[in-house]
Amino acid sequence: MNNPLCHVRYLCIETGIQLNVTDNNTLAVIEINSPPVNAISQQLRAELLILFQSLASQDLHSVLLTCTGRTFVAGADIKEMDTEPLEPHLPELIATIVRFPKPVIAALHGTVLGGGLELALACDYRLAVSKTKLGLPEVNLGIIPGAGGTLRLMNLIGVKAAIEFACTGKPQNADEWLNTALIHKLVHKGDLTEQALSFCRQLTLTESKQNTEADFSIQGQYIDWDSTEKRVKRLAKGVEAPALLLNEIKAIYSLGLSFEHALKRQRRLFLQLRDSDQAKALRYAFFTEKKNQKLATSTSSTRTINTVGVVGAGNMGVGIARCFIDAGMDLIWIEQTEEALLRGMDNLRKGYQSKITKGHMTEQDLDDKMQLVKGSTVYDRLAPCDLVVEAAFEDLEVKKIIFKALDQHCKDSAILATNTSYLDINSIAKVTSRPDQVVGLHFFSPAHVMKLIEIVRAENTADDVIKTMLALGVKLRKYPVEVGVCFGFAANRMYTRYGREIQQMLLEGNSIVAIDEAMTSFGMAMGPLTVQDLSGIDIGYQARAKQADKPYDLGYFRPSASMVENGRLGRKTQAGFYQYLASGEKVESQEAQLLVDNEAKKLSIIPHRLTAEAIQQRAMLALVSEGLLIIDEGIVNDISLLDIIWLHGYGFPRFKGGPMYWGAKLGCADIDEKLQLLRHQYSADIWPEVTLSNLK
Ligand code: 3H9
Repeated sequence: MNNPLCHVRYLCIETGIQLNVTDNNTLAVIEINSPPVNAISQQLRAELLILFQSLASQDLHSVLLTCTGRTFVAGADIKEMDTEPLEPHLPELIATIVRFPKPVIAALHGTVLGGGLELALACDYRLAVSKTKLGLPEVNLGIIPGAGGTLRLMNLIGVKAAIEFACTGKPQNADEWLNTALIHKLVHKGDLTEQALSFCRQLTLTESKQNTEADFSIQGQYIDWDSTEKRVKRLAKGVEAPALLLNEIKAIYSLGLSFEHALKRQRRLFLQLRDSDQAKALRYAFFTEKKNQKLATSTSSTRTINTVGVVGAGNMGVGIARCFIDAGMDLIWIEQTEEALLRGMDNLRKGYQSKITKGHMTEQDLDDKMQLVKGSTVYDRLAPCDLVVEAAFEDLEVKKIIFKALDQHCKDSAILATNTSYLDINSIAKVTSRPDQVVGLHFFSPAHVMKLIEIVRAENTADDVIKTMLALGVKLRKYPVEVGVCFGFAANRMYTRYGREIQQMLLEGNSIVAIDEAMTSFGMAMGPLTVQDLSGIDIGYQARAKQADKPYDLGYFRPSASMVENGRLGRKTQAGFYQYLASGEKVESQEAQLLVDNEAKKLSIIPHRLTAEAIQQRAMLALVSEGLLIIDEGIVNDISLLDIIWLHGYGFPRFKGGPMYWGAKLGCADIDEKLQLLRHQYSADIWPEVTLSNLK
C-alpha cells in the first residue's frame, strides 16, 4: 500500500498478510499477498481469523479487505483437499467477518472464485475492477461451495442466478452485477485500493452494516425445476455434484430452511463430496493440466514465432489456420490451386460467421482476423515464415514432395512441421537439408476446437525446436504433449488399441448397442461405434489397409471392414453400425448387427458375453496396457501425459481422471492379475508384458 497516512501494524511473512491502518487509526486495511493466486490455505485462514478477532474490539470505522498480485483470493487451497480438513475452517472465518461489528469492504480484482467469492460475500460491500471474474467453480472439482457461498448468493441475487453460478460453475463478469447487492461499485481506471478507501470513507454508520444471515430470504421466484435439472445434468457431463447441489437448493427453497440449517446441510455435503472418487479424480486432472502447462512454458530457450505458414486448405488446414489466427499470428496460407484456396478461405469465414450469429464475435472481429491471412499458390510466399505446418492428406510420398519444396523455399531458420497422424516423420525429415528443424505437430479434428496437440520429436529434432513447439501449444490455448515417433504416436496408437478391443468384444457376441451403452455409462462422451460412424468407418479401414504387415489388426477389425465392404461407411451414408433417419436421428440396425455376427461365425469366435462393467474394464485394460508399453518404449516420458491425451483428445470422463489414473487407482496387483488372465486367454502379442510399476 502506498498511502502515506498508513502505518503497518502487522506483517506475516509466511502468509503474506499485512495489516495497515489509516485515517487516525479508524480504517484498517487487510492485504493478502500469497502468490500465485492467493489461495486460502489453513495458515491464511488462521491469520485472518486472528486479525478480525483482534480488530473487533478496536474503535474502527471500517475494514478493507484486499489482495495484491494477479487476483483476489481464487479459492480454497485445492492442495489441502487430499488431507483431513484443518481448523480453522472457512465457515468459521466467514462467520467472524459477518458478525464483525463494523462494515467490512472487499476490493476485488482478477478471478474471485470459490472460497474467494465466499469470503467476499461475507463482507458488507464489494468493489470490483471492471471485468473481474466472479465464480463458484467448485462443481468443476466435484464438490460444492462449502462455506455458504450458494446461500449468500441466493439471498443477494435470487435463486435462479445462484443456481447459474453454483451449479454450472461458470464464472461471470462483475460488470453485469453492478448496482445489485453483489457489486456496489466498479473501478474502471485508477488504483483499486485508493478508490476502495474513498468508498469506505463515504460510508455512514447508519447504512453500513449488512446481515446476509439474519435477513436470509429466498421467496418469490418461479423456478422450473425439471428443466433446470435437465440442463444442470447435461452441463455436468457425469459429475454428480451439480445435481446434488441443485437438490439442496430445491430443498431449501421448498422447505424454507433457516440459513443456519441450510449451511449445515451444505457443509455436510461438501465434506462428503470432497472425499469422493469423482472429486479426487477431478483434482488429479486439475493439477496434471497445470503441471503440463507449466512444463511447456517453463523454458527460456525457445525461438520466436511471429509468422506461420500453413500448407493445405482442406478441413484440417482450415482448423489449423484458425488456431493461429485466433492466437493473433500472421498467416500465409498455401494451396495448389486458387479454387482450393478460395474454398478454404470461404470455410474459414463460414466458421467465424456462425460465431457472429451466436453473438460471440462481431463483423469487425472477423475483418481483423481475415487481415492476418494472406493466401497464395506459390511456395515462395512462405519466405518470411518462422514455422510452416503442412496439412496435406495422409500420404507419405505427397508429404515428402511438399517437404522438399518447403526446404527449398523457406528461410534457413524456419521450423517445418507436419500434421501427420501416423506417418514416419523421420523419413519425411530425411528429404530436407534440416532434419533437426523438422517436427510433428499433430492437431486433432476439429483443430480449432480440440485442446490436444501432439508435439512429435523425430530422431534428429533439436531440443529448442521441441521447446518452441511446446510453448506455442500453450499460446494456442492447447495442451501440448511431447511424444516420440511410432505408428500413430501416443494418441492414435492408444486409440487404435482401444478400438481393436472393442471390435474383439463385438466379435465375441457383445452387441453394438451394449458396447456403446457400456462405454457411455462409463462416462465416455460417445460410444466407440457411434464415434466410428461419425468420423467415417472407411478412414480407419483405409489406414489399416496400408498397414498390411500387421495381420492381427486386419483380423480384429473385421466388423468395421464388413461395414465398409457393404457400403455402410457411417453417418455420411446414413448407415454404419447404426442406421440414420432423414432427421439425423440414430437408430439400432439389425442389418449391421447381422454383419458383425456373420464375421464372428466366419472366424469361429466363441461367444463370450460380458456385463457392462466387464466391457468397460476390458476397454480400460487395453488402454492401460498400451499406455504402459508406450512408456516402456520411451515414446512418452511422463505417464500423466497419457491422461492429458485422453482427457483432451478423446472425451475421456474427467471425473475418472484418465485411463492411467484409472489403472493406478485399481492398483498394480489387480491390474497384473487381470492382464495375466487376458494374456493366457488370448496371447502375449495382444497383451504383452509391461512394467506395471510405472503405474503411479
Ligand atoms: C473452493 O474454493 C472450495 C470452497 O468452497 C471452500 C469451502 C470450505 N489452490 O491456472 P494457473 C495454482 S475450491 C491451489 O496456471 P492462471 C495452480 O496450480 C477452489 N493452487 O494461473 C498453479 O500452480 P503452479 C475453487 C491453485 O492465471 C498456479 O496457481 N477455485 C489454486 O492461468 C497458477 O495457476 C478454483 O477452482 C487453488 N485454488 O489461472 C480455481 N488455483 O504455478 C482454480 C490455482 O505451481 N484455479 N492454483 O503450476 C483456476 O481456475 C486458475 O488457476 C485461475 C488462475 C483462474 C485462478
